[in-house]
Amino acid sequence: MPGPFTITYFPVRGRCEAIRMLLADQEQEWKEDVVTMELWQKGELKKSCLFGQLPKFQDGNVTLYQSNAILRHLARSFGLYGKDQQEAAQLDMVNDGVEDLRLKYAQLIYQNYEKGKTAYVEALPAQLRPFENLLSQNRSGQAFIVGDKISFADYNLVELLRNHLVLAPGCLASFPLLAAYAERVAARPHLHTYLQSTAHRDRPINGNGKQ
Ligand code: GTS
Repeated sequence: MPGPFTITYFPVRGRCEAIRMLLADQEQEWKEDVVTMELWQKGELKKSCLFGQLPKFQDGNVTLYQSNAILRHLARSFGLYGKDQQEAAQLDMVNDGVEDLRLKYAQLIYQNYEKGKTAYVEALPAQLRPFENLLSQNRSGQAFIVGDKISFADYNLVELLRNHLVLAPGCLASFPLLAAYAERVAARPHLHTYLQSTAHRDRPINGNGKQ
């Protein structure tokens, strides 16, 4: 029996929101241990973290770092890692693609927002196209990113797509499958409830107020 779960992180959605979406959709409860910048800058907590960074995640006695390892751990716990080895490999591929885009997004937000936003948005279709293509190859885009069942990569991808819809509201206009998929996943009853909650809505996407 997994849990209890604790997320230790800064007061943002950031790298934890896909984890929260997964937990909420799987009807799990979790505790938030919110770390202020003031506390973090004291340095003690940073020193105690394996890679000197957050998030930190506790599942009972298991302590994990690295947001994608946390997602994968929860995927194994809740059967969100595909139906066989082939789907698992495809999900790993998708999730690595999501991570590549998340890194570019974070670089824009934290290092180059004012100067880089126009070029980023112009280059975005080329970044989104692979996901549209993948979707079209699976049940003509009417299901999930891989297979017939939701997976950890769906939560991660949909979370990142939603951030991009805030950054560039029209960015999915030429990707009808991706647009419908993001809406379909977000409409899942338990996930929808979470996404409508103040816990989600009042939490900033990023730590510097840019979005
Ligand atoms: N690869 C790590 C993961 O996926 O968990 C990256 C974690 C990371 O970059 N954490 C940042 C951090 O701890 C915060 S955020 O990027 O997730 O917003 N920064 C503080 C520091 O001192 O490095």
